[in-house]
Amino acid sequence: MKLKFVGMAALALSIGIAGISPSALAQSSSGTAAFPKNQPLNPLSTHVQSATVHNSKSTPAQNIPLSNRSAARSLAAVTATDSTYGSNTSPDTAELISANTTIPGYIDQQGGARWYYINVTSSLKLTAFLSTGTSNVDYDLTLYRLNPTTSTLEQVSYSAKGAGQYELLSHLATSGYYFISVTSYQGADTTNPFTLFTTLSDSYDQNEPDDNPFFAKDRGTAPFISQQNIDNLLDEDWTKITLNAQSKVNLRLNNTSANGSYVIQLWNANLQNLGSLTQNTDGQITLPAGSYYIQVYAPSTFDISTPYTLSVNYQSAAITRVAISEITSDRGVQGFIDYGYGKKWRIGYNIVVKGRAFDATGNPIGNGIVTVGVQTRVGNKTVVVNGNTDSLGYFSIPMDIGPAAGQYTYRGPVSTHYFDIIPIVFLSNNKQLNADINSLYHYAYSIN
Ligand SMILES: [Ca+2]
Ligand SMILES: [Ca+2]
Ligand SMILES: [Ca+2]
Repeated sequence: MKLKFVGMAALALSIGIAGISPSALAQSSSGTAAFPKNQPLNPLSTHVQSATVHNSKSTPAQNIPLSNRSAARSLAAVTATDSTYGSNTSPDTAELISANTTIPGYIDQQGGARWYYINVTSSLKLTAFLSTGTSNVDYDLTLYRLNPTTSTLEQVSYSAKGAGQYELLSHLATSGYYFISVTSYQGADTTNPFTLFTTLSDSYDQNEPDDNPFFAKDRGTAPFISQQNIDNLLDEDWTKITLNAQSKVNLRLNNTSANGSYVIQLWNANLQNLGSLTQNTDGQITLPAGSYYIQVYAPSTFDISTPYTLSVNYQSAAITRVAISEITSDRGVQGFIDYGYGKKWRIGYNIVVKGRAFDATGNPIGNGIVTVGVQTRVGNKTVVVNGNTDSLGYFSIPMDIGPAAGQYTYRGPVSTHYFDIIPIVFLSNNKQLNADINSLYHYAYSIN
């Protein structure tokens, strides 16, 4: 308990010294241009091999008791030369920083850490950016909010990419103290300093915080159109997409701003770059099943007042086959039965054709179109209905085919059924598909 008292007193003292208003600094845009984002622009590939997802790093600790110095030490794992480059190697010795100020620092051994904290005085979006200085170290960035009631640091965001990559995180902060750790996952460098930079935004889009793949907006398998903005030069907007089957992905980033210019970068689940796409151009890439990340960012200029529009949709491989799981019907008829001409689905007037669509190699095809055609005996009426497959290739297509003539009979134990045998065909993109059924019992009536 004594340690806790000392830690909080020291913290209060530090806070008292710095009387800078973060909201004033939030209006400034100075300094960010000093941090070039080391992302080479490669054209979007046309076809990508599937990638094995490696185990990612474990996420940072959720809670750290601020006053527990021994726990903080083991987290940082620093035992020597703390004072050579400053003493802020634990949460209790965190250094107070201001937004929009470049903070250089060193980590002197693998596993080491540097701690900082910042006072946020109103509800603002807090962005923290870490440039590692050299490419042969892997430093990570974590943001904690101080819970003043429990003196606990509660993790609210992190960024943990691989060696040589910058780290970026954001958080919709409420007023309070936020602690930032720079930790060495691999390597250390006492020659080239890392640089930490924070900024505060009072206006931002509805998908924030989404500044890195770990906090990407997850769009699942559905196509989408997203309108967002870049609210500071460091802002990045990340979206996660998932493909259940190999698909062509259509990408477009529309931006009408004369002042801001944006770029898409596409990444696989291992954060390997698959290429980039400049704004206002159409991109298409064939991707294997898996999850991917779309990153929108501003290489040099941004315009907070003009939103951009990101459109993503999918074009599947050709459907060649359908498997019918069930046809449901009105008029109290149902079932896959045999009226003496082989087993067929027995149907009435209003039916729902359910099944799944596949490509030539047997992969289910999501977001595809299946057309069902039926020809009845009454007036030789042809009924054709289009339906869509869901992300897993399943479809459920309602059809109103009307009455049957009753050209065939089936003498059952208590009644005689009158029905037609009518063809059913399946098509996609005007090509007939292989199907496990080709005709139906179209029920007319029965007589006891
Ligand atoms: Ca890293
Ligand atoms: Ca944004
Ligand atoms: Ca963002």
